[in-house]
Amino acid sequence: MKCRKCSRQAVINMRQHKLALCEAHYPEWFVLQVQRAIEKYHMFGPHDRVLVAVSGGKDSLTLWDVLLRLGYQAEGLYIDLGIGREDGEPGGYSTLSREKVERFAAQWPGVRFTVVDLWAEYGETLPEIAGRVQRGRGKPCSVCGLIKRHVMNRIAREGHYTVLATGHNLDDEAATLFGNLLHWQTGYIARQAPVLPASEDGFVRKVKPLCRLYERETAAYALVSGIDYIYDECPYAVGATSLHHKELLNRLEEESPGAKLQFYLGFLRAREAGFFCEQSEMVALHPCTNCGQPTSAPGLCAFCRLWKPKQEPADDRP
Ligand code: Q46
Ligand code: ZN
Ligand code: ZN
Repeated sequence: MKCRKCSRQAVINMRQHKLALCEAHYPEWFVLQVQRAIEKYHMFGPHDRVLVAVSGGKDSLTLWDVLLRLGYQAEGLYIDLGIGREDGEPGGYSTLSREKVERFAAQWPGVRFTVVDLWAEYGETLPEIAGRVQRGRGKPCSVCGLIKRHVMNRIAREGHYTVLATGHNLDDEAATLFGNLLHWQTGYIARQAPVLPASEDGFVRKVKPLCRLYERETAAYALVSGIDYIYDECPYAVGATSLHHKELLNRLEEESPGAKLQFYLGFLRAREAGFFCEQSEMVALHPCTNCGQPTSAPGLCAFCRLWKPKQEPADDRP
């Protein structure tokens, strides 16, 4: 297949756009799509300081790469969760993904890059924390999400970043939307957006500049641009419901190219038209008594409660 723009061999054929591009024109097109999304949803401008949450995977490294190429002040944050370290073997998932991020960052001298090592800062890895609080039951993903949200917001606030950017792509967003619609989780649906504005209580503005780009498009960009990323998923991702939803949507896409994009963009249009209003009950937030981050819980936030020793029931029998 030939490139639409120069008739060289195409490296990708995007059936949903009826567009095939070569290795020179594809990255140009991709970067332009990201720029358009940033502008369309008023995500940030050249004066913003953007903190990019990077995992070592293709999406987040692609996002960081594109933002730097576009000239934005984009700095990285990697959270080392210590996954795989419990085996005592070198080369676990977190070690490998951290190496990928460090190698990427080294190619951009002068660009700041922060690492938060959970074990070094808090004395436990994610599997250890989750094993303790969940008493060995289930996957650590909900604890992982809680920790990542907390650390990202903390670093963004401490570093005076104005925006926090994540590498969620169209496949992620469509699968999340699909899952939330299946269970009619209206609160989550109302809060799913390319931009979540900063809150006065201390939540930093969050943006998803890749939300309209397919996963295979970010993979193709990473490949063509020579970005070295970790191919393996987190070992705990195996069997996740979101992967099942992605497979279902991929089947739909196979038969009807563009279905995934229409599904998501249609939702955004409906959202803009007011179909999914945020619930009116406002949750009162206040600073956590330990870390100062906003929380609805009285006293300690959910993150700080992870470290609170469980109170033994008082034994006051005679
Ligand atoms: S990193 Fe964390 Fe994911 Fe691994 S433990 Fe689960 S949530 S699967 S994005
Ligand atoms: Zn071309
Ligand atoms: Zn706290």
